[in-house]
Amino acid sequence: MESEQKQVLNMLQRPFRLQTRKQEKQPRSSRIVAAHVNLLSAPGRSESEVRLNTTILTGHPIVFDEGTRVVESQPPPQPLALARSIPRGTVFSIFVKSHRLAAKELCDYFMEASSVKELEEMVEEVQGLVNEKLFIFAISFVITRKPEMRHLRLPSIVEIFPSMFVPVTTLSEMEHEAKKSTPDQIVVTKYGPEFSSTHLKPEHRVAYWHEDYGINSHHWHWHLVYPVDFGVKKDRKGELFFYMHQQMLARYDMDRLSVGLNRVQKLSNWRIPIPDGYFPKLTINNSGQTWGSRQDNTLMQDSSRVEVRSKVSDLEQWHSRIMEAIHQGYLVDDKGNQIKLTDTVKPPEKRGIDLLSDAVEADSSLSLNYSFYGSLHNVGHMLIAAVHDPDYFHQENLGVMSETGTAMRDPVFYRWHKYIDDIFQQYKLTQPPYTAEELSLSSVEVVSVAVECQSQKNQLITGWSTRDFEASRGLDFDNNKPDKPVIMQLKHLNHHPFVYNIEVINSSSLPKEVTVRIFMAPKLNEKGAEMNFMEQRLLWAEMDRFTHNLKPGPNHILRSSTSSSITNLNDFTFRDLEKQPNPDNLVAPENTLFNFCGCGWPQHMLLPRGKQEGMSFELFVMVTDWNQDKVAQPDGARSCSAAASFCGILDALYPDGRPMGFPFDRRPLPMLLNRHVERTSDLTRLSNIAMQDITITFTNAKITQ
Ligand code: CUO
Repeated sequence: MESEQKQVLNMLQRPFRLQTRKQEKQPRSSRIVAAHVNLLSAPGRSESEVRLNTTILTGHPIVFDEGTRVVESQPPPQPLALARSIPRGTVFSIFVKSHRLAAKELCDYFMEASSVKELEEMVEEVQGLVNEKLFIFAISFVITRKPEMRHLRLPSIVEIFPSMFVPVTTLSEMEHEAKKSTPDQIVVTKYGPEFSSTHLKPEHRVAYWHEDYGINSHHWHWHLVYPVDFGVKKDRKGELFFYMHQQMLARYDMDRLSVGLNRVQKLSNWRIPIPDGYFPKLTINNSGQTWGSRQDNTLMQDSSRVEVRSKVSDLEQWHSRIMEAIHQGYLVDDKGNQIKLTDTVKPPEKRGIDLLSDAVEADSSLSLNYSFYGSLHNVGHMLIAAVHDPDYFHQENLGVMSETGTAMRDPVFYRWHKYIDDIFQQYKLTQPPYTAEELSLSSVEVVSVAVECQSQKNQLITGWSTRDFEASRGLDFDNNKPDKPVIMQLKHLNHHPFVYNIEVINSSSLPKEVTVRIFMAPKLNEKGAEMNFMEQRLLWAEMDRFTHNLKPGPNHILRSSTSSSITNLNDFTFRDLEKQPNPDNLVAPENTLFNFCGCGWPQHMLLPRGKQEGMSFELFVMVTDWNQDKVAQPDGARSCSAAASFCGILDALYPDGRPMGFPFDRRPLPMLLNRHVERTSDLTRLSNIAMQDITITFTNAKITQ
């Protein structure tokens, strides 16, 4: 019998396939029919109508009940009608409400499966009937969430949808090579971001970032784990939406500074043209249909497209209502109650940032007043995605901003999210600074911090690497040799692994459980000037966060860069998972948490590029009291070592009680220990905080590990 892991891989392989099941095995669709009969049994439907519709669905001869009349103009209702409403080969967008409803219908249906075998049967029934991206989203959603399936791994989305990562011209080249290759030849095609545009466009300097397979996969996976409108009430979901996206912007700006670009500017005036265009050169869902592209200097417009149907003035109205809430200090819920916005609350009461983010993103089931505060973030994505053909007069597909797995390729993504982040930052500035007491841990002294890489102290090295993916898992290159691997070799930024070396003294006579927080930021801005606390505040990127038990006296903490709490090492190809046997102990923590932990920042993008002549960065290390940071987890919840900072923990509370982004999420105290606070380094007056200058040098050479 095939292993369950193998069955999952089969479900996800080549999503464009049509139904291949033999006729005699057909309706297992009794389940679909049953689900649909429930729909038909809604009040107001007569029993005869239900019976009639049911017989149509099951394919038996229709026997007319006496007195029953067929209404000719009504086509028979289809099972999973919502899920089938999004055409194959077109964009499936989680930012569109009707698409979310379609996805929910299919996810709910698949969630009924009580075993992998049953899921496989249900998947086979639906194969070829629904949009390919929706299909993969729903299978992945279910495998991630069903407790009995959590030991199963999802292969990289890069192999399921190669067309999301390499242009159609490269795919045709691969097809050509595959067809003319001999059976013992392996076709390997290289692709790097240098092909996507030219250096005549300054934004192209960060194409390696925009087009990185790991960053785009992470974003797809994050939104799979934290979907909007799915009734997913994850702890601090809104706050994590704010924080994870803010951190991506901090990292992006570090790379922009590395290549001599200014930090990203927010896109907040929607009445002037967007200066930078974007031409994706990709196809949708492996279907051959192309994404919409945007010329330079395109003006955002109202859209009457069925997926969008919104106006620029909607955004403006929601914006002003949200701004008013921030500056009044409260949101107004749908019953007219004023709900105070404050981050100084005791759980389970929600922080202001959580409430605000739920309203801005927006999740209609979590927003306190969806009809009033609207859907600012989601509709913004869609209006930008529709900008090239707002009324569908040209029948062009939406642009990449409509899809979580491709949006980060477009430079406008960062400008849009900078605008969204600016809303959150305006709120954060209304919050009181952290007090000296909240910041300090007087019994602990961080004596020094350093990083070590290849026997060099405080010097980190970046360069290029490649990774091979089998595009033939997602696409058929040669019908005669469907199992022959066709490889795409993707070029990406990388760095040599390094180790943090932290000297800490615990002056108490007892051991002390602490949280170690490590951040990194550029030392200088684009003008080459040192930054004050407020300017540098938004550039601090979290590098790691972990608990440590300090013994009394001196402690020497060594921590590898590969253990980072933001990164995900569990990024597998189909081949990796075929080789890897099923775990023996299905309830072992690493197995039950696996899929959720599959969310996370790519390890190879942990460091910014830096400059060839070396670029100065600062490390910031803060040690806080775990007793104050910890949250009471529900029974049975286990800690997850992978990517908890960005992705939380499955079925458990976010593993840090402090506001996300602490201590940089608020303005600083004006005075600390009787002196002014100007720069971040002024915080090192506290014994539990230390900083260190480091250099990142970009070698432009191959990094092999
Ligand atoms: Cu992740 Cu706008 O939320 O892209």
